Amino acid sequence: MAHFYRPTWAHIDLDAIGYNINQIRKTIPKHTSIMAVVKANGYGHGAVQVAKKALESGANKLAVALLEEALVLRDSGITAPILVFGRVAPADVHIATQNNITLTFFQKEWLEAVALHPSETPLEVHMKWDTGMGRVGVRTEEELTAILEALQKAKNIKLKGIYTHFATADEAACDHFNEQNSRFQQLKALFEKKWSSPVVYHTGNSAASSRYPEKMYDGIRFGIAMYGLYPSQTTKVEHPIDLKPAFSLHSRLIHVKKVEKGATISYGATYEAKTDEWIGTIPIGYADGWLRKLQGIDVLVNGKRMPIVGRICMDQTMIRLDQHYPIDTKVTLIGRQGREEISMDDVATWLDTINYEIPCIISDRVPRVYDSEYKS
Ligand code: PMH
Repeated sequence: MAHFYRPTWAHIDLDAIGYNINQIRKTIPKHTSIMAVVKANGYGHGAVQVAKKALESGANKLAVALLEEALVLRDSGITAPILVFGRVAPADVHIATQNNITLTFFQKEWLEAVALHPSETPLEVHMKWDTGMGRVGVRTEEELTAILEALQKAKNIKLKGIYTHFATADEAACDHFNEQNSRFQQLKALFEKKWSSPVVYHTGNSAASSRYPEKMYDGIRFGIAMYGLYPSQTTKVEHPIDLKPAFSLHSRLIHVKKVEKGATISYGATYEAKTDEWIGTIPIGYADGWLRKLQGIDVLVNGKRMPIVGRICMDQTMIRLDQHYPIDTKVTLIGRQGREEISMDDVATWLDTINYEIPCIISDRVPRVYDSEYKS
């Protein structure tokens, strides 16, 4: 990692990634493979480091959203199979074949456009079925039949897998989930009548694979739970597998002062000291993804909770301390100090969003520090 000068960092606990993969490995059938989902820079944790650790810990394949993200993995020397979830323009498909990257498709027109410029090495593809997510995918039997006819003719394109994605696998009510499973089975029955070469089927995300391991086919696509976060409150309470969060966020006091009763803090002078108070400043702000709406949430200093006071600035944030602390005292914004914890879910709840969003929005300006480099 490049040297960084600012005392603000995210610590990524790669051992936690290994632990979480072991937990799902123990849960799903032996023949079911694990695809580690490392799109969006590994949900903000660092795609290359997470991918390498995941592969070392028993994951068999990787998945990303974009061709760019797949190339970052290849450039780092990773040779494991990589699936791109998103649509890659037909004109860019040769980049995938040159780099041995598997693409997702779901349109007959896409197949026909790609087949017009056959490459020497075959292109490997997985077909996406939309069984009720409503995002991308083949929806009807007619579409599937037409696509298979086009695929028969496209000799440079090899169908290796078929998958679908669940919209509600993390919810208590399972009607929609069950409907998606039945729809998948219907399309699968038709597919098997019309197609003889073998393919792998994969349907489950973290929620589905941990809650319904017996319903998984040849593989799972394991995302949020690999990072140690539960996909929803329902799954957190159910606790189908034990998880350890990998991401924690820290800074250090860069300024500490005593202010008089009545003194105001930060833009808009929205906070007024009720008595004489100790105020600390930490070098993290909304440009780091530490959003202004986090005003008021607690951070941890010396194992105790201290509130953020006044508006969060672009690069700096103020906190109310219970006493004087020296410059460079560690401040934990997400994670544990002693018995206290500010979890990713606490931050997500404060922002009225889901845990997935939080590590993704902590910007690149915050260096990610991995176990081997980490000194607390
Ligand atoms: N498969 C696909 C196609 C996905 O889009 C995702 C996550 C996963 C698997 C992994 O899901 P998990 O993290 O719940 O295990 N995709 C997204 C998304 O598009 N928005 O939030 C998560």
